[in-house]
Amino acid sequence: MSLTAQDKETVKAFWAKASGKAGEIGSDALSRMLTVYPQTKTYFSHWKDLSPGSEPVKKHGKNVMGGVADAVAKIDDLNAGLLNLSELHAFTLRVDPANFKILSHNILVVMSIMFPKDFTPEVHVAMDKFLAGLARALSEKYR
Ligand code: HNI
Repeated sequence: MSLTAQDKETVKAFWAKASGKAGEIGSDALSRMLTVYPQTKTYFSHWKDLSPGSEPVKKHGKNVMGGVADAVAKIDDLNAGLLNLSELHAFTLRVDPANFKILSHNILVVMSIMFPKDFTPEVHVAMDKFLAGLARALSEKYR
């Protein structure tokens, strides 16, 4: 289901508010993913400490949200915009694309906790569609 012009405006407006806490969002979402879906730990076994809020988790959480910020900037063509990131995850990291939905779900959970007033049902559906588009774009290279 593609993003309407209204969805894109809603995503950009919410991201303008949330992006100041991108690092925190990423760290909490990644910590949750590793805890709630422990099978995802296999991709990070080279890290020395996988516990919630650990240095590698904080650093990578920031990295991931940098990818999300990039996707917001390229919201009009996610497939083209995220091509390199898709290649990295498909060919180098061999991440099972099912995990993109899992991380997206955790990002939504954290955003709803951290921004209870701003995370209205309208923002929720726009962010959900945007993150689904992001997951699809990252899965593009798997076809
Ligand atoms: Ni992902 C590296 C963005 C989902 C496992 N990931 C990155 C980097 C970005 C990134 C940016 C750093 C690239 C670089 O170093 O140039 N990852 C994203 C985004 C999503 C995502 C935007 C989806 C919202 N990544 C996932 C998922 C997994 C995943 C779901 C596994 C469950 N990513 C990785 C791994 C690395 C990675 C592993 C390398 C990290 C490291 O430190 O080696």
